[in-house]
Amino acid sequence: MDTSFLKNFSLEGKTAWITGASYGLGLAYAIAFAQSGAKIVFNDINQELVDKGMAEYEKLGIDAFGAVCDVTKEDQVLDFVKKAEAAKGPIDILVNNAGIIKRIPMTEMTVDQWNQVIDVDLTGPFICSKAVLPGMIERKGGKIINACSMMSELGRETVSAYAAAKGGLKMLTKNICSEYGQFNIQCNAIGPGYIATPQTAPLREKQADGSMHPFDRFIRSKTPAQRWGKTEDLMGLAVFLASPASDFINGQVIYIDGGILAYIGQDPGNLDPSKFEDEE
Ligand code: NAP
Ligand code: GCO
Repeated sequence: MDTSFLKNFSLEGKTAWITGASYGLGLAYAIAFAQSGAKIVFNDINQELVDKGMAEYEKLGIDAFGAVCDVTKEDQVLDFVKKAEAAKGPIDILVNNAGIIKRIPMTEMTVDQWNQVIDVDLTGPFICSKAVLPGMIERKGGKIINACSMMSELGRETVSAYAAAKGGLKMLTKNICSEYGQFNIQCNAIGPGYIATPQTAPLREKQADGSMHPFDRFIRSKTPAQRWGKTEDLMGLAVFLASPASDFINGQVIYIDGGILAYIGQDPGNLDPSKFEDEE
């Protein structure tokens, strides 16, 4: 049987840049891309994290280029792109993954704390996208994938800056699509639900008495799958959006949330924790 259609999901010959990819979702995207044929370049905020990421990639047999680069600093980004492309070739795929969150009631959040979140989660993707778009235009094609969130659609207490950034990132995704789609550049976003990574670990920590974190119980009551997502759950969508198979998809946020956005939820008291899978 002819299986040539599958080559549409291959990233052979492509170079992918995943920002903030020393661990968590960024590392998962990079592994999926590498196993789909791509060359990997990544940055992180400090050398310790870059070294941590490099060790992980080496363990997995992935010959990645890694360097320190703060996505909020345009000079560092431009220098990173120059070095990364010298090492691994022109960047065909950018995943704007780097992010921070500050869980602080808005009335207690300082303007500096607000600006820190907006800078990393929204201005960073602007700076990194701006750095790779000229080359993509010249080569008549490219993929930009942004890290949106449930907070691109929903609010909740204590995450005002993060929600504003992720909502803005949804519109930046649509605008890059609108402005550069004519050059065969697709800009889409992954909208993960609640995924078990270090970023959400504080929301899953067991209580002093060994009971579930209230937010853990809450989010399971809002998720039809009654579980947190795993980084593996997102790898297929990332490869799809980075591959030729998605060349006519543009400006979309694709949510991968276990059904949260479709479900009104149930009384957390009705959940049976004995049925739950163990989280990482
Ligand atoms: P994460 O904890 O958000 O960290 C991502 C990486 O980015 C970390 O290595 C982080 O370093 C790095 N970083 C932070 N600021 C940076 C900067 N200025 N320049 C370069 N790198 C920087 O990881 P995650 O949970 O895997 O999430 C990845 C992305 O998906 C984020 O954008 C997040 O908002 C989004 N997301 C996550 C979830 C989830 O449930 N986990 C759901 C939806 C969306 P540090 O360790 O020093 O912070
Ligand atoms: C929070 C969580 C979320 C997740 C993710 C959900 O405090 O509510 O950190 O923001 O990280 O963005 O999609």
